[in-house]
Amino acid sequence: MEKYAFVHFSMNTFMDVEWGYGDVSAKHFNPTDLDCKQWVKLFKASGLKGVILTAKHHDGFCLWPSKYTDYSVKNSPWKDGKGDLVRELSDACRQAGLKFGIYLSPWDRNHADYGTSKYLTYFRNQLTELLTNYGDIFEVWFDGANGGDGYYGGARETRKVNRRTYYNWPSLFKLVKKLQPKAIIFGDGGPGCRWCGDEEGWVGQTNWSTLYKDSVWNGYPHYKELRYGHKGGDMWVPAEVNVSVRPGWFYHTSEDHKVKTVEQLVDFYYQSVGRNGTLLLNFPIDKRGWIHEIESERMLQMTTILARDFKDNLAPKAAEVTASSIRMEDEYFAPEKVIDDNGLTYWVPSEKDKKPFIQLNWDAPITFNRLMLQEFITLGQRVSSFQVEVLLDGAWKVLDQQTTIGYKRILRLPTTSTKGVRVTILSAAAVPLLSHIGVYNAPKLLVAPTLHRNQKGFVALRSSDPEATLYYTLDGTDPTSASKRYTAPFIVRTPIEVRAISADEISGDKSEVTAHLFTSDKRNWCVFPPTEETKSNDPSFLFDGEESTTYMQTQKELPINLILDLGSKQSICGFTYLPDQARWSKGIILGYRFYTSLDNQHWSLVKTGDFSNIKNHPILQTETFPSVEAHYVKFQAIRTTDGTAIAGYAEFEVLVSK
Ligand code: FUL
Repeated sequence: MEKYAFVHFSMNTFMDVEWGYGDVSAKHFNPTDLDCKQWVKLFKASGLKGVILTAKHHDGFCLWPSKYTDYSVKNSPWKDGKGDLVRELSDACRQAGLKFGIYLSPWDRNHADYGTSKYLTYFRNQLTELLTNYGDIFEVWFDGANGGDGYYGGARETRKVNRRTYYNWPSLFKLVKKLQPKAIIFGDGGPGCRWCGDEEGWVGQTNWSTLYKDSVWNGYPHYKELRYGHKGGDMWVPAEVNVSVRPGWFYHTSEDHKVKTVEQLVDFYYQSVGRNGTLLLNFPIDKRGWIHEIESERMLQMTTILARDFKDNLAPKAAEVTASSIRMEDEYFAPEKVIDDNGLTYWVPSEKDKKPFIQLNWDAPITFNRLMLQEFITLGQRVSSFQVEVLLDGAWKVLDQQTTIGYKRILRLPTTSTKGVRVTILSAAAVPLLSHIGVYNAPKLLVAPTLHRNQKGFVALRSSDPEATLYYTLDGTDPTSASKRYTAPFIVRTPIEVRAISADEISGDKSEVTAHLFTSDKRNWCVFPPTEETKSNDPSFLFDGEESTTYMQTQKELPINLILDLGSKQSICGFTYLPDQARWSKGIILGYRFYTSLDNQHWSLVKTGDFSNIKNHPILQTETFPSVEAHYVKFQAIRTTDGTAIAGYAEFEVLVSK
């Protein structure tokens, strides 16, 4: 299925948490305008083949009116308790031709009996309801997370279970097999498909679909092995890469600005489907009951980019496809089978051929940067290393060397013009069977570059595509291919606006423009009094131009002062503050006072205020005021969003008058 959707929607959405404790009333579940058809429409348009819904997350709240608990939609105001979300989504999927799957959390923080054998009956009953009443289920997702503490019917305590033995997994797997014989069972280590070992959108470049039975049970402590699989393993458990389009699995307004960029989404595809895995991409549903507009748009952009990348397969246009050998010279196993667009046919080299190769030759040079390879997976995953060569000036030159292929492997290669591409299988567990080779020339991924200026004044431009050419201007005009080409960081110390684009030199395509006005010379800035720095908490993080480093001040109580010595007297007209950008951010300043001084003793209050909506939207804040003279500035945090006496700064900059 390659790519399919995950949907996280539940009580957590309304309580603004990731892991509910299981103690809030069902009354809080109340989407205002729920529309599963909207989700399904987006999934269809994005080429996703199915969807897995969190029918019950760890907090125990059920999205269907289960007979076995009151903690469900039937006691919520949504549709006056008559709603059934599992029904609505499964119906919408069937109508649209999408497959439907369920996530049912084994851990249940609401249920009074959790931890005893009574709960196991409850769990089986729920599973039976879901697998009987909603048509075909393609996947059943058993989450490995088991945190311990919970509401548990009012007991409010920590309950530890042996994850390996408590649930009686073999009997649950049997139940699934009985009720939905075709369903794939997801668990950390299988038995149907496995967790890829992270939630960041990648599986190993080496990725075996096999594991040694029970070797990585319930993930820990060997979960890292799940990224690579086990060569020679005795279970067939392909990796599924589960990742969210936002930092969290559930919707939080405060993450609206952290939706994954289109470059990240495209990377997820190459790092999952392109590495013999599947992509299970999560969509947090918002309080309205919708997939938010931001990710809807990003998804469509990602889809367009991937469609563009694989639009034109150059392999079938090859003048000839030849190989070092063919098994028994049988036409059935001929090299051309890799370009016949039939996944059931494949090239088989001779068993005696220890380093078999297959090559495509074109009459005129082609230009390419993507190579897609597929093994005939019905007969197992075999290739353990291979090499790609191209014909340059009459000689074969190695372009890349890699390990596994599996169902599908896609290499992103440097753009190369050649009349020949050769793939040599260097080692394999058995005679290699290649069913498909695709050769593509993907357009460059041109997005506006990001600008970073460090304290010394060096401005670095970064782009998503290593082959894009970056152009910039310093005079306020939009860059073109006639502007300065970016090759290395350059110095900006006087007030200047830098504008930049990424471009494809050959096609002439270009990105949108990034622009930033740099006003200050930060070289002599320092925090007063000089503060001891540690590797992870250094005052220079304030000025380093990197969002990923944050300076934290921790005190017993508010206010917290940040005094900057600007090195000399200057005319200033504002400041910018970028809060901590980490997923679990800390020290977000809500209310502030801003003072200036010429001598670090007498202070004048210049501005005071609140950063509006910073809790939900912790982006760069810019405050301006009429120019004043200052040698020192004091930024005083008087309120933080979470009430703690911590002030965190990813960046802080004083704006100097032009
Ligand atoms: C994890 C859970 O704890 C998260 O909340 C989420 O459901 C993710 C897909 O799996 O183990």
